Amino acid sequence: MLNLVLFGPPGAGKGTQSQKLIEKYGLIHLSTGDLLRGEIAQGTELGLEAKKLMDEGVLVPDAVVIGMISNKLDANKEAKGFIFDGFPRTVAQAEALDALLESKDSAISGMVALEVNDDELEQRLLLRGKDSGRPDDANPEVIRKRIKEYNDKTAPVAGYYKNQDKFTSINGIGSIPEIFDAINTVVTTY
Ligand code: B4P
Repeated sequence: MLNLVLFGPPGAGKGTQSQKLIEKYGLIHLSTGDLLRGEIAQGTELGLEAKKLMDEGVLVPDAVVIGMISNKLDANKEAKGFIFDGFPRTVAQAEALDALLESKDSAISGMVALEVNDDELEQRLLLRGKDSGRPDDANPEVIRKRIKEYNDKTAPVAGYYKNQDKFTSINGIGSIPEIFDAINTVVTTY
């Protein structure tokens, strides 16, 4: 089973590359950002709670996203594998993911981190914000808050996978096909 964690700051290209990877490998794409936006679109209680936090650029509580991922793993028991996009975003989420996969006799194959500098991230997100309708992409202050949340709470997740010898970092600046090739080079070693 191929279980890939695609990692990186907001705007690094995780969602973009995930779309290409699911086509190539037939994996299930689990994006906690997309799942949360789905809850918001449906107007659920969870969505209402998440929207407030996401619009401010802060992380939603661990228990909420862990619960969503657990449900999706249960609903896809026959999957060939998963791409985790935007999850885990805290060390507590990484520990919970390991426990969930272990209970299914599975494990993370590896993490690929996309490295992109803050100026490029801000430019990409502001550009997407022009037509994405995502409130968290439209405002430079919120984008900076998201990058700060990443540095404070999410960056330590890389160390968690380094300790397990499952971490590879690649340059996230370049054309989308170039970055896709670099990810594939890593994935073929799993
Ligand atoms: P996400 O939806 O995960 O949003 P994201 O970090 O901005 O990444 P995304 O995948 O969308 O963007 P991409 O880099 O592909 O999270 C949103 C919010 O949800 C979080 O702030 C948080 O509040 C909440 N949340 C989600 N998961 C959570 C969790 N696990 N725990 C707690 N809270 C959670 O692309 C960005 C732009 O760059 C695109 O416009 C793309 O076209 C462009 N781009 C991509 N590759 C490029 C390249 N090579 N060159 C130039 N542009 C490129």
